[in-house]
Amino acid sequence: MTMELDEQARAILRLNDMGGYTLPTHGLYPYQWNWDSAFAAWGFATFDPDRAWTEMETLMSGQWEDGMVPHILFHRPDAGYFPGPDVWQGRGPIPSSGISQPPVAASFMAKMLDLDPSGEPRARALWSKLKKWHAWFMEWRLDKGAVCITHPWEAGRDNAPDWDVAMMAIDASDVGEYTRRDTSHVDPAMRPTKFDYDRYLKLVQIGVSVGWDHEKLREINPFRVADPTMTFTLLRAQRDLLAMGRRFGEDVSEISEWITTLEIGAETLWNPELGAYDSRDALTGMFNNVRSNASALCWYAGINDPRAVPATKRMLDAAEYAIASFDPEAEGFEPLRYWRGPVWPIMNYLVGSGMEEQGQIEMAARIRQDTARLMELNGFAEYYDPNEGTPAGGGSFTWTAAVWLGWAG
Ligand code: 9WN
Repeated sequence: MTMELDEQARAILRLNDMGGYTLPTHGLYPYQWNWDSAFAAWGFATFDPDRAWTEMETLMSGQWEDGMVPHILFHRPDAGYFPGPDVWQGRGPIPSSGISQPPVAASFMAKMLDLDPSGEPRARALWSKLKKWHAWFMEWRLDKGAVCITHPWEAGRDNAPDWDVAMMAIDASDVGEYTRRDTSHVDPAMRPTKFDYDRYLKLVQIGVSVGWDHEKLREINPFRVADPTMTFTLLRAQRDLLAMGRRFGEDVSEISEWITTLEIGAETLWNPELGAYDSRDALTGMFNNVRSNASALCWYAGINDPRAVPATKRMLDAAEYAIASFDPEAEGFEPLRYWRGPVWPIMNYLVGSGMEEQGQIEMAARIRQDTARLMELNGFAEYYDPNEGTPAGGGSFTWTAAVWLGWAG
C-alpha cells in the first residue's frame, strides 16, 4: 500500500515537472509558486536529488535586485490563471508577481543537504541568495519584530479569517472588470469570494501604481498585517540558514541578531485572551482574534510554548482530521472553503514536524497519522474537509505528494 502511494506521489511530481520548475497542479496553478516549489524540491530530494537542487536554483533565479523572491514566477504565459504577468508587472529578472510568500526555502534546503550531502556546493551557492531574501524581510516587512504581509496572498493563506477586518477597510469600488479563472477549475463554493478577489486585485493595482516600490508601499498600502505564518517560518528559516552558514564558514553574526528580533516579534503575536498566537493589524495595532493553525507553527519556529498547548489540543479534538486551518468551533468555520476551515497537509507537516522536534509527541503523532490517513483514503488533494476527509481544491497536488514522500508516508 505504502509502496504504491510512494509511486503515485513520485508520479505526481513528475507529472507537474515543467523541466526545472514544478507546478502546484496543472490547470488551476500553471506557474511556479514560491513555497510550493520549496516543498517540491524536498519531495524530489527523496528520489532525485539533482532535480531537487535545480528546483531551488530556478526559484532563486527569480530573485529581485533588492532581494525579494516573488510568490509567483511566470515562466511561460498561460491563460488559465488570473491575475497573470501583465496584471502583476513585477520588476524581477523573470516575469513575476510583486509580493513574496512564506520563506520556507532555506529550511527545505537544510533538509535536502541532509538527504544529499554531495549537494553542498550547490547549497553554498544558494546560501547568500537566501540570506539576501531574509534580509529583505527584515528591512521591509517588520512591525515590532513580527513579519507583516502586504497582501493576503503573501501569507499563503489567502482567505483566512485573519484578514477579514483589514480587508473590510479596503475601498475596492474602482477595481474595474476582470474575469476570474480559478472558479472555472474548481467549485466556486470552495474558493475565496468576489469581495475577497476585488480587494486582492485592488492591492495589486496599488502595488503596480508605484512600481512595487517597497518604501512607497509602506506609506500607502492599505493592508499590513503581522502574521504568525510569516513570522514563524522566517524565524525557523533564519535558524536553518545560520546552521548552514556555520557549516560553510560564513559570517553569521547578523543572522543571530535577526533571530533575536524575530523572537521578540513572535511574542508580540501572543494574544492572551485567545490563548493563541494571533495576527495583528499593523495599521491599527489591533489583534484579529482568530484561532488558526498558524498559531501552532510556534513549535516549528523552535518556541516550545506551554501556553499554546490547550487551545491547540482543543482544535485537534474539534475535528476528525487534524489540524483545521480555522477553529472548527468558531463562528464562520467553513469546512470546504479554502483557508476558512479545511485541513492542509503542508501546514500539517510544518506544525507536526515542529512538534516532533520540540517533544510534543502526542499532538505530533495525531497530526501525522491524520495526514497519512487523508492521503491513503483520498489521494493527493490540495486540501481536505477536516470532518469528512473529502478531497478538495486541485487534485494531483505537488506539495501534498511531497509531504507524503518526506514525512507522512
Ligand atoms: C495565490 C499555489 C498557491 C499556494 C497558496 C494558496 C493558493 C494562490 C491562488 O495557491 O494561492 O497565490 O490563486 O489562490 O493559497 O498557499 O501557494 O498552490
